[in-house]
Amino acid sequence: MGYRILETDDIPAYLRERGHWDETADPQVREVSDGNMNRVFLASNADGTRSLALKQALPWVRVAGPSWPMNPDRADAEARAYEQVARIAPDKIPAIHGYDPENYALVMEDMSDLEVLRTLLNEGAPYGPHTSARTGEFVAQFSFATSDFGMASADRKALIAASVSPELCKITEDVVLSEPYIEHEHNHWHEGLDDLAREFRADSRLRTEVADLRHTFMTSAQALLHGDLHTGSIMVGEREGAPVIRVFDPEFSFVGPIGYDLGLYWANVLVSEERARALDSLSDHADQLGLSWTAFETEFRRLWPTRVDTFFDDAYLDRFLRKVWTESIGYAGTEIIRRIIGFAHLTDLTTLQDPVPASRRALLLGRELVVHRGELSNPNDVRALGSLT
Ligand code: SR1
Ligand code: MG
Repeated sequence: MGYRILETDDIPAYLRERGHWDETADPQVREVSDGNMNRVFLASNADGTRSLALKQALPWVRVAGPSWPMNPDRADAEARAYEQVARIAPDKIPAIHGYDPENYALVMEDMSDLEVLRTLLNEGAPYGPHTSARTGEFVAQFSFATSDFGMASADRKALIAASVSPELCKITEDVVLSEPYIEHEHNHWHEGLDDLAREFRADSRLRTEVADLRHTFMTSAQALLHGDLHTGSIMVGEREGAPVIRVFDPEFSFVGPIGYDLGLYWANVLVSEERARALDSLSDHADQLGLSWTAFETEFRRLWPTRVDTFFDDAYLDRFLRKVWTESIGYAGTEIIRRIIGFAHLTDLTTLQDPVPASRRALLLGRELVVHRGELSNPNDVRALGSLT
């Protein structure tokens, strides 16, 4: 039949056709699309005892509409990433019920009993002791298993080839790693940031450092990444009395530098901290970068003895982790900057009554992270920097 864009009314029949719905009554369906790229529907029975989520990639960027075409085969990358994580950290992703490559549609667990981390933080909730630790652990487990430490060389080459995702990588290379530093129609910012936006575009030191991070993003095939690991890609909550996280939306997945995943999370953590500071509601925000790094490092080191290639010795592990740390710091800086003067801003800042003071602090912090990443050796150094801006 070929690819068709599904509307709310099409979902019951679609779910039946695909074998996901066998109850006599049709499910009730509502669209809950929220992210920048795709459509999401929730389908549930009348008493709410059964429900499913369906995510479909459109042939364009959802928030931009048909004027920004985008191959829907990005959903293949997402399905592939889920498949890989499912073998190593199934407790940290939604249960996937099926992928339909013809319609670029994924049917998965409905997670509406959980909350999007960003939403909770914007409402003033703390992170709590588990969220960042589990996120760091997720990155370690996923990246170790899909790196040359966790996979045989030939399997890795096949994974790299299968995970090539030119269009989605180009979005990142453009909107995150170049456009904020040049004149571009995608860029916008609050008028109170005019001077900083101009200064950043004229800042040749900053530009060269971003160019270095961009080139690393383009060439460093360390491990399969989530590719867009911000606080809107993580759901948190409790099930059966225990804390859970679910990392979702890995459509930007490709084999790239591990620091890109950690760095995106850290950028969002640091921006949430600026929001909390602006609202005088700081709680555990400043601990999160350290918690996620420690969990990442501890888990990576725990997995190290299982590596498939022992030519990589313990001294190399130290060197490798140092590199990941430094690159993560740099990518955190680029993500902060693009979320304020580039495309796709963050509600953490845009919903503040006056977003300017917090945005200025965040932008300056972002620049420091990019330019001085090589001099920042641990989470305390970043913390000290945060209190200076
Ligand atoms: C055109 S897409 C803009 C952003 O939305 C996604 O969530 C990614 O962060 C991307 O950079
Ligand atoms: Mg997303």
